Amino acid sequence: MRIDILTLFPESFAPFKESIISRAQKAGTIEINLINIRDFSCDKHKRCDDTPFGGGAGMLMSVQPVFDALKSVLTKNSKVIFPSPAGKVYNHQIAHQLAQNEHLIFVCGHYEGIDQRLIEIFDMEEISIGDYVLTGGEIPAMVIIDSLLRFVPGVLKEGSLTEESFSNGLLEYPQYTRPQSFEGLDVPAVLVSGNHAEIAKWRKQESIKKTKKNRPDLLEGGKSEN
Ligand code: 4GT
Repeated sequence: MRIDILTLFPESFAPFKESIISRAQKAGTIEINLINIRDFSCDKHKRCDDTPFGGGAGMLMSVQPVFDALKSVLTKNSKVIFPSPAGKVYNHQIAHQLAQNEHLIFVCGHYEGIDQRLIEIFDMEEISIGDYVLTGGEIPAMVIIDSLLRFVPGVLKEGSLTEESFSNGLLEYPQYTRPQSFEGLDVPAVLVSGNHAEIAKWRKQESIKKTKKNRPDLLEGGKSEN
């Protein structure tokens, strides 16, 4: 998969130089390119903000640099994502669907966002990571990219996805590591019993308990697709 990220702040993607994502880039499984929108500004001072028609507080991103930056990376197989608080709310299923694309382009907004015609011309999918407003689209883009890459074959070890939260519509069961007794608290006996059927049963029960407590909406909403 190839991912192009259009941003006024390419340095904010430094976390992608770390760990699993950098390993996947080195292995050639994924290719991530950072494109500085300001490099495309035709303004003599490289300005990338402009005033909104109709007035009101704040600025929008200038149309021309975003349009030209997009044109420079667009192919027939590109899907363009605009992270925005006005988008549909992101989840595990959308991450899984996005992971099926061969080319994703993320447009990171700043100021008050972008001109609506850009969203229409490039058929952008607007995605929100939750009901709150941030100063830029970079952090949401990182959240979306990190989570969808986990579904791209070869990024994680085989089997890592099968038991995690949301994979079966439930939250993940509690996990324990050494020592078996810690601060007077023991690891549940079933987990050291060696009885794999009983362990599976206990984990399922605990998953349901935790989901009821923290996310009852997941139980009411019915079964998920993944
Ligand atoms: C929140 C979200 C997001 C922002 C979210 C355009 C200019 C949007 C600033 C940007 N805030 N983007 N994607 N909840 N702010 O996903």
